Amino acid sequence: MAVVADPKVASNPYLANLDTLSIPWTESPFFDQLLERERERFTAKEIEQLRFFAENGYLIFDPQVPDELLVQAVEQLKGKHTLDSAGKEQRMQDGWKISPAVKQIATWPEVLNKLQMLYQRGPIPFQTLSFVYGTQQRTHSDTIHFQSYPNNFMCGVWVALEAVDADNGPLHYYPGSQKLPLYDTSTYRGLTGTQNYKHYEDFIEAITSIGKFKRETVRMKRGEAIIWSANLFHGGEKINDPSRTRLSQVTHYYFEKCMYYTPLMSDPFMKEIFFRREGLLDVRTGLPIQQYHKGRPVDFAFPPRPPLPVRAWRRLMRMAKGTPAQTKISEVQPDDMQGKMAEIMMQEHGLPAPLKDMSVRYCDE
Ligand SMILES: O=C(O)CCC(=O)C(=O)O
Repeated sequence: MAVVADPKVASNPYLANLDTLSIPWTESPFFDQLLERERERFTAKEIEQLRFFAENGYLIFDPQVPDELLVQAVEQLKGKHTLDSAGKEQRMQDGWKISPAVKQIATWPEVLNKLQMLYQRGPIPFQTLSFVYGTQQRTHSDTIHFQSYPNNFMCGVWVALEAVDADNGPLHYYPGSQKLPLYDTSTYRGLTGTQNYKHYEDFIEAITSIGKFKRETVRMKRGEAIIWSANLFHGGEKINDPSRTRLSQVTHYYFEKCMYYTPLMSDPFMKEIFFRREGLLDVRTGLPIQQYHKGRPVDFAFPPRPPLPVRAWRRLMRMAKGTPAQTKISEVQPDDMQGKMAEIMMQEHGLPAPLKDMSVRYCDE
């Protein structure tokens, strides 16, 4: 698409270079202008891929991972997955710690180069999930689990370790849904915490059910990869043939020079941010990832977490007292939903009395 030379565009400070705005450039309001300016750096195919990713929020490509490596990534985890009640292998998180092949796929140069191109920032692989079977996971966007500050410097790369078709539980996604606003627990006035995740999933299902976005499933050849952007709605389709495996690996990546946290567990305006710090390791080096706040390295000066027995004991005590976080939303009348939510949040976070006023204003909005 030709971009008309406009004197106002020439003087636009946000076109000075690619990171004058802290936003992935394919999501920038100035993406067309930036791409036009940078086009010499890319091949025609890359320009097509950049445009496709900006428009649809995903990209399928062949990273040319050798066949032996795909086989080893399965073999090296054989017998090491935990089993569900039916004796089937469950997904394994961070198999890269025990499988050199899983690690090699997560750090595969063609993948890292593609991410560098799409984000114009250094990608950092930080988590792998290895699947033997389709997940049948409900539709979600990764931004509820993994967010960065500034936003959206995160993506998933899913590699087919065998062919995937309509019957072994392919991925599904909703092209263009990445352009929706960022939703967190404040959007649907939900409680934070994994025990309340179902309400997030119900909310996303309600959005997809109005038919604004088209659901697509993907057939993939062994070795092909799909990159999805942080805010793209995606999930796992139903497994039509339960006898079939769906061997696959997803690696989650952050990008350099951000802070990293989990919105599902966070309530920033109650000063609660669930930072990902301990355990957030760069798969390439096995070392913790340096985080940055507006360009300055962050030195997390948090007190060390109490040891596991102490945390377990506190958890037991909370459960014995019937922690408010366990309150079932279904018990709350819709009319009273906002007020009740605020009340539960207050109890859950044990806030001092004066802040109650704040909850009243929140309810009256
Ligand atoms: O592999 C799948 O079926 C879904 C994976 C997924 O949703 C994720 O890793 O976020």
